[in-house]
Amino acid sequence: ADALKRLNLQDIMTGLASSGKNVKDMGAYKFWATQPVPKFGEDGDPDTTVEEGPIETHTIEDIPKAPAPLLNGFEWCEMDLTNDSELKEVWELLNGHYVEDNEAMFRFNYSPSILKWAMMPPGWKKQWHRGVRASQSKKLVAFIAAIPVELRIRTNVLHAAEVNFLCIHKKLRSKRLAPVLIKEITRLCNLDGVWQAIYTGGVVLPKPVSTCRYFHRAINWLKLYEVGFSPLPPNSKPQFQIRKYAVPERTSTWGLREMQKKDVNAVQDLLTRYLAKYDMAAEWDKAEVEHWLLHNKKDALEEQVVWSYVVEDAHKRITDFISFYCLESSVINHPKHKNVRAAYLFYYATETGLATPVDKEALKKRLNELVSDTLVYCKKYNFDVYNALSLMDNGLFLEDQKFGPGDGQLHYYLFNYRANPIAGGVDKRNRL
Ligand code: MYA
Repeated sequence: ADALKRLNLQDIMTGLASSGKNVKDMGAYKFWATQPVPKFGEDGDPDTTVEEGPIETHTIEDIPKAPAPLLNGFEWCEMDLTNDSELKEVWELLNGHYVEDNEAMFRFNYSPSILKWAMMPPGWKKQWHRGVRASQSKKLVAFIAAIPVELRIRTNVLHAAEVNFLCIHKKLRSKRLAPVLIKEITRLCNLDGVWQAIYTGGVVLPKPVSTCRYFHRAINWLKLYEVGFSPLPPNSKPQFQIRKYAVPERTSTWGLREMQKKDVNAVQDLLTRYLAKYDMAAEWDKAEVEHWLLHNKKDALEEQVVWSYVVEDAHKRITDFISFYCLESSVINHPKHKNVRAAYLFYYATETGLATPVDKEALKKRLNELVSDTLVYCKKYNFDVYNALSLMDNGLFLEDQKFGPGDGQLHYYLFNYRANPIAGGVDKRNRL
């Protein structure tokens, strides 16, 4: 009963589903059973903690210098995202074949600008943008990407890779090509001396280190209703819903302004101190802060992908910052709407959360102000919905800002690293 209670509690806090439903028997994970990842059921008593660290170690000399052969008729390629026509090929593959919701109503539609932002941060490597082409037509039919990341897990900082954009053309599904792509990106990372990775996904695999739930805050409720994203609750009427999700006209935080290049040092310092509260976080240097939060557009054709705001006090100190990025989804086969424009809450930090001991009420008030102000900007920049995950201190404002839980979960995985579970959204100094 105790174990059950613990499990339910964790379910509620993090949406963790991986200890019961949705989990295949370990033997059914034919590929993952062969990989250096923790297995379901291997840790025994959930109260005992494991020693954290790599699962296996190798040297670069052990790693094959050439890729494994592909099925006849297919060949490996490196995608050069600085070349607009190759960027367009990746965009086309993802636009037609990347992640969909369970009912196949929406599909992520990363713009070429977001793809560059997401796959070309400081230190990016061309060889980590790996594709598969049909040998005859040269059509791009599969892709996988990795970027370098300094990843802190509790007190250990790993020189790791973040793997994303795994995608296989719909006509080539269920042919065991995904394991081939995953082994190839592993080989390429290993050749650069990288032995650990982080990746996320909506599917349950062995074995999440953490699980978050998506929350959604309607901005253009009527459009979300028309595309089938937001239901009309029983006994409600569209006009009630529209009124419920009205957004304030103006921002309210004194000193809030757009982040500029001159703020990079202060934001990096504030963010580093804020993220220190969490068990797992990326560690950004100044170039990464500038890339991820300011993403200088290289030319006028590039779209804005990230919006960042700081609060500057009367002494010219940066006391807070908050950011969100844009990721559209295509609405599949809809007569009226083609796209849903979603803003995703990204990083934030506030001095209010750094007092010791943490003044939870003050932090709650401050985060509500900041998030409410970004809602004003989301509306101004024509977003239909504002999404956030059940991580960081988001539990302090999700309900007040009218975010509702979605069906979607996001599982976080570590490759070749054993770690104790990390509860989403729990501040270890002050369990919220
Ligand atoms: S998450 C986004 C994933 N992409 C999509 O959902 C797009 C739409 N779907 C597709 O394109 C395909 O369905 C994919 C699978 C490509 C997902 N992560 O080839 P198959 C396992 C890991 O017959 P397909 C993201 O990009 C599955 O359990 N494994 O299947 C992060 C089975 O293994 P097992 C997955 O449907 C990616 C095997 O693949 C995933 O044709 C992180 C079946 O292969 C998944 N999302 O293709 C990748 N989905 O038998 C890991 C299915 O064991 C990186 N599978 O159950 C690991 C770190 C590597 C670097 C390490 C460096 C040190």
